[in-house]
Amino acid sequence: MTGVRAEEPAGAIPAATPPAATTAPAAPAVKPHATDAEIIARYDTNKDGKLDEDERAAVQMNTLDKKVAEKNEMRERAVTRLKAFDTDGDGKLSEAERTAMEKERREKAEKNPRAMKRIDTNGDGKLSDAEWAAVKDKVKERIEERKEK
Ligand SMILES: [Ca+2]
Ligand SMILES: [Ca+2]
Repeated sequence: MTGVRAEEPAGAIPAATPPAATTAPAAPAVKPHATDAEIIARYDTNKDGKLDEDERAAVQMNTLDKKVAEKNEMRERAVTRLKAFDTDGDGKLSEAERTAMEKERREKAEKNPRAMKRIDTNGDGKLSDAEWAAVKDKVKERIEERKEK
C-alpha cells in the first residue's frame, strides 16, 4: 500500500485576503417583528430551549405556507375584481372595460373622505386628473415593488 500521493498543486496561490465579511448572517425565515424568544417558544417542540433542524424546518414551512396563502388570496381578490368589470366575460379587460373600472375607482375614491385626505393634494374636495394620475402612479409603483420581492 503506497497511499495516495497528495501533491501540492504547483500553481496554488495562498489566498492573500480572507473573504470579506460582507455576507450577512442568514436571515431568519420568520417575520421580523417576531422575537427569537417567541419563535423558540412556539416551535421548540422538545423544549430544549433552542431550535434544532426539524424545528427550524417547521418555522420555515409555516412561513412559506402563510406566504402562499397570502398570495393566493391576493390573486383571488384580483380575479374577483377583474370579473366585476369583465362585461363581455372573455377573462380579460378590454380598453373599454378598463376605462369603466377606472372610472368607478375614481368615483369611489372621490367619495371616500379618508382616501381624499391623502390624494386630494390641493384640498378642493375634488379629484383632478392630475391628482388621479398621481394615485395611479403610486399604485403602479407599489405593484412594481411587490414584483421585485
Ligand atoms: Ca373582457
Ligand atoms: Ca383636488
